[in-house]
Amino acid sequence: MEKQELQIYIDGKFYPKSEAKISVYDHGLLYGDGVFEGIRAYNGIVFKLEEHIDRLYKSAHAIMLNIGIPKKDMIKAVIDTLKKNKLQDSYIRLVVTRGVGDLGLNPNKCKKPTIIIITDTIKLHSDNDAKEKGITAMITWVRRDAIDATSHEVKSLNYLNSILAKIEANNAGVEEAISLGRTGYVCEGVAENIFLVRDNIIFTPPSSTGALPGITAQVITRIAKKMGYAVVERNISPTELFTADEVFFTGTAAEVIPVREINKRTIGNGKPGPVTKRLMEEYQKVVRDPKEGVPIK
Ligand code: PXG
Repeated sequence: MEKQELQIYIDGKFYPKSEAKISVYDHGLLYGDGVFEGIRAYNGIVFKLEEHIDRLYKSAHAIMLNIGIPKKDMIKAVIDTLKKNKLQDSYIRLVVTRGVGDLGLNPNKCKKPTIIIITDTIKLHSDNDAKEKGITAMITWVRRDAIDATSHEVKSLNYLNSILAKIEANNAGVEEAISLGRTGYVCEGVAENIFLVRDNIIFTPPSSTGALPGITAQVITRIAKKMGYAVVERNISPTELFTADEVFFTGTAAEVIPVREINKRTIGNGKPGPVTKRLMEEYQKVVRDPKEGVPIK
């Protein structure tokens, strides 16, 4: 039987992937003017869907983009797209752009936002042995955009900052990049929040460094506290990262990933540490808990 082509949601209608297109006058393309979310479904449950929708609407509010439909309709649109594609496990990309305007950047010319929902699968670190071995990373010269500029606190379509960081990692032959905030403290990965463990205490940078308030990071903080660990949000220097017992990234796509090397410095004993391993294990249980998400049915 021939596999049905993936169906993409655009503004309330479904299109086969090969025909899913938007205007070249869309300001999402012309100016990166828009917001997005990356979401995952596990075993028929869309993990933390309501939290992702809340964050999407907050990002839109911050850039004065009126999405034009209520949150509950957006949730339904995501579920409908998953159903249409008969998906139980999926990576979901939800994009809302300013919409079609003219070639000038004035957003007032954009009368209606464009809403795109892609439900697909993605290949990630987690598909190889990264989770068992840990990954290599580097602190890049690409500092996180300032908090009074295109800060990653807003999940906007401006990701050139992260892309430049990723290019540096690629060029250096390491798997991931870590950006510092404007004041030189550690901020986050290209699409992941970062944590370190020292003497069984877990530390993570505050969002005042310009990091995105990650939903995975929030879940990991909750899980860790429940396990009895102290989780402290405070500024972290590059040296503290190099000398940590354990370092790990968190993100919707990445889940929890141990870091075994940063700028050629071995982290801990160069293997995923015990705290990271416990959190990875527990996270896999939580993402499949029906209470933690919205069912696709
Ligand atoms: N920081 C940034 C800058 C991000 O873009 C995270 C942290 C982690 O947040 P969540 O809420 O997912 O725990 C992100 C995640 C991907 C991908 O394919 C993910 C993101 C952006 C682009 C791609 O993994 N956002």
